[in-house]
Amino acid sequence: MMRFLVFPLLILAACTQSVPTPPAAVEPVPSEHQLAWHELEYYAFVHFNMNTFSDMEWGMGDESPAAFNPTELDAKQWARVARDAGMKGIIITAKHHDGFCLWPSAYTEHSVKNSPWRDGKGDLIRELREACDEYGLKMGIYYSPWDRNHPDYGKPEYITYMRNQLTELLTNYGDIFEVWFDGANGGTGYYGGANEDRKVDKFTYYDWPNTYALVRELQPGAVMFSDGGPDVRWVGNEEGFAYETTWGNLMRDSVYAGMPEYPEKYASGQENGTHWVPAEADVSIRPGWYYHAYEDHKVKSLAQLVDIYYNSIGRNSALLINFPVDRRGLIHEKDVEQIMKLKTKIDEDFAEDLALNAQIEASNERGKGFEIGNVLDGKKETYWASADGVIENTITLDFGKPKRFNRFLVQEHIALGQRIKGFVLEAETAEGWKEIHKGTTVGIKRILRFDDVEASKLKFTISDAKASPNLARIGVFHAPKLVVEPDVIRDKSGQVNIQVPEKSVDVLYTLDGTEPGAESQRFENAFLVEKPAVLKAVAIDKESGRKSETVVRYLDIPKATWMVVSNDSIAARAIDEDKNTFWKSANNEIVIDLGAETALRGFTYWPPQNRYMSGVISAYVFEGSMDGKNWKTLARGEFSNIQNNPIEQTVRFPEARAKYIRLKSLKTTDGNPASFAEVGVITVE
Ligand code: FUL
Repeated sequence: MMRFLVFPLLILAACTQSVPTPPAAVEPVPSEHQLAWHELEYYAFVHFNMNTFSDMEWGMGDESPAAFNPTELDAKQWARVARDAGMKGIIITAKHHDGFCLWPSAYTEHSVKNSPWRDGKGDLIRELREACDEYGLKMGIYYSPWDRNHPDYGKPEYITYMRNQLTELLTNYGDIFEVWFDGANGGTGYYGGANEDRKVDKFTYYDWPNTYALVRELQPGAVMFSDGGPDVRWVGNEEGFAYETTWGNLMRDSVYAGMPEYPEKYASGQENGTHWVPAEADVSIRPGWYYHAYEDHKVKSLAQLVDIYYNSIGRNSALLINFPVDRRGLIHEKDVEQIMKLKTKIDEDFAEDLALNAQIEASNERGKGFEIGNVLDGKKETYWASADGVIENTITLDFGKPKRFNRFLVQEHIALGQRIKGFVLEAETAEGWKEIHKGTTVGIKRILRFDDVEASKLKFTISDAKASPNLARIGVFHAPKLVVEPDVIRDKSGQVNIQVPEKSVDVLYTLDGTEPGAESQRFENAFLVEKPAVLKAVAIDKESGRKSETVVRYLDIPKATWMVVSNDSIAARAIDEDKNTFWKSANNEIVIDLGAETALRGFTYWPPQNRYMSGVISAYVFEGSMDGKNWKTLARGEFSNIQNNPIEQTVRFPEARAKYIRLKSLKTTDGNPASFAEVGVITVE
């Protein structure tokens, strides 16, 4: 009898010994709905509302609903673009600071119901809901607490209005994955409250605890976003960049939406943060959040978008890319083209995981169920963990033979809290072990980008952590080179520099107008172009044979001897060969001493390129002089459509000799003094 009893007991004892328990959580940890949100990683923002029609970023609130009239609105096009781009949801500006509502709210007349769109019967939130459902996307709501239209803003009655509207939005449109509360205005913020003197105390006015409770009750699965969460926090800038050190933890109770010191002090989270409030990086694909035809030439380049991707998703943050939907009601063709380029590039970068064919070992394992092989099994529930108290751990990947790679991806099993605070990545190359990167935090996902390394072994050492670490995934990739049009930069002396984002990609160029190819001159160092020439340049990756589009830059005489005739010390910005700096001339003109008598055949003008351009010249006179006193008109006219398309303007005229030139503004688009970002001449036919 005893024998029968002892045997099962022995088995039981053996089992309890060999099956270790999961590591204890390191608080704070994500809630269930935060974990589901983490899975989304990448989703779209749509800024489309009254500002689209008033051409503003922050409307005043006195706009007429009659102005809201998209001609071809198609929420399905938005959803298709987002889905094709690999995004998992869309957050829509249901109400922005100007107070206009995209749904027929029962609590205001300032909405689509009084607009000509769909004869006042439209409901854009419903249309987006249907589109999201059709394309398998989640839907989120941006709701601006600040309201320039509402007469009661600043009084307790407005809080009731806000809650009534939130109730409509969170009851009538199905599941909402995120509620986005903007921190703008309210008296204390650095956004100031321009044109708004109804200052409120952002900390107390909105009575956030009760507003949050309402959202929670109506949409228990939704995360709420603001500077301070409560569930997801702002990354602290609008460039789409998280930080080398980015924690999911935040001292939440010290933060409120719109606090001036937030970006510097809190945005990267804190190691000892009390709550799980992970970062979300929001950025627009154009300079503005809303559509402005004058930004059609400023859609972010592929190189910029790739940087955004790696600096957000690759740094423990979600990524929210904004499409400023245009007046037709569509995502603009140029924006679609760029976002799809990003999708293709990211797919290529992560096409093949080299780690899957490597032998993997960990210096310590917690035991059965927590083996290091779990980081390669493609399952997010399984993970590697070390024994309690074992902080320092080294994971080694052995490829068996030399492999080339330039990306390393690593993920913590964040359900048990973010732990790692120091790591080193090293590779065993032909010359021995080499350090690739020394870093701090990992979190939900960390992706390291580095130049190509050829190595047969890779070592990831966790040097410091809040508790014994764990990892959900490791990946190693060889991303193809980014082969994009080179940037041509010329300085005032005539020195030309040609730049590409990747060091190992060749730049080839010609100066005689012929198409550059593999045989052309390779760019090594900056060179002087003294005479007018047509520079054509391409980027070529020798390894893959990929070639960029050709950049064509017309280079006229250098500006080495030029001087602006003015007492203003910054006047030289108009001739510094940098269109991103400008000079505002109080008397609406610029006089330039060319330093020598020159045969002219035309001139060029770049209007200011900053976000809120002012002093864009729309009508001009261009004159030449030998002595700077007696002037002769060489051209006169208008720059048509320059406000909407503020690119370089080129004007030609019959040959004329001059030592001085004068460009006078007859009219600027906003009536402000003329601004000159860059003035140049044309001396050849
Ligand atoms: C900011 C707002 O003021 C901008 O207009 C935009 O909506 C951006 C996403 O958030 O705080």
